[in-house]
Amino acid sequence: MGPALLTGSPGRCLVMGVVNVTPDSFSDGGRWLDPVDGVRHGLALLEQGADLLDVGGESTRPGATRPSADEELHRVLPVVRELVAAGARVSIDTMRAEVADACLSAGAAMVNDVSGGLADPEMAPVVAAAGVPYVVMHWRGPSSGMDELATDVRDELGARVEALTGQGVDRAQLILDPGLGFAKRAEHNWSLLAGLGVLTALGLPLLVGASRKRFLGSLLAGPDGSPRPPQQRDDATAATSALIALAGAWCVRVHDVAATADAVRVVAAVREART
Ligand code: PMM
Repeated sequence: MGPALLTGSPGRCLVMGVVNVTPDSFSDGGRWLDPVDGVRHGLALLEQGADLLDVGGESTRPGATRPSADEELHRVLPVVRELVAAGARVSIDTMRAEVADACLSAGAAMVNDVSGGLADPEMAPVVAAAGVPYVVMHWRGPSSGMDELATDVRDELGARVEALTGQGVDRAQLILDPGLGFAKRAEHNWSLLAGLGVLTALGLPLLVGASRKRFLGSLLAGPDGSPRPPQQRDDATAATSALIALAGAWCVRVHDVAATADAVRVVAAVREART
């Protein structure tokens, strides 16, 4: 079971579709920057079977320049409004409390913060007051050997949980995310995927974002060693989604929803057959 957002949940791993309203995201930067395109893309992802839409206006790609808060709001707010009006359950992907607050007022149902509350000290109070589900992602350099990585990430996320609940956020609001690709090399990502059970042991719902990430591109590199381009990583993404769902995650965050929507249903059927 997960947070309140899950009331009426379908009894399987949820699928979150990514709506990047940015000029510079690594796999789809610039494609949905116009709000009309962003909304159209979100609606298409709903048609493909997305349970939630994650709207973001800031690329977290290494080296990306941060937009101002005004610019970020200008990008995401119209898209959030329209998608909410269309009946979507919208998550706002932001590290800024001001942006989260405005989007929650516009009807967003959840906050996804890749900094896990570390980028903006005002985020915890905003989320606590709103009482909405809050994704706390792990984003720190891996500190030790790969064998212990999942344990380290678990402990560091556990520390974030303590800090956030100390700031008034209800534990029942929290969703944890290992932050694949964030200051992690390919072997770290594989190690975390292999060790998801360690993270689910914290007893909080888990969201995992593997979609189109570089470690998949490296795995599928061509004969000349060049990584498979992001747009051609969707089959591998769907395979990864199946593994994540099988490990008991609450939600997978993906760019291409259709294949993952099928994958999580296959996994649900297998899990059901096991019981
Ligand atoms: N990855 C990206 C952006 N936001 N949020 C969460 N919770 N987890 C992730 O793994 C994650 C995220 C990077 O991908 P994108 O630039 O294509 O959105």
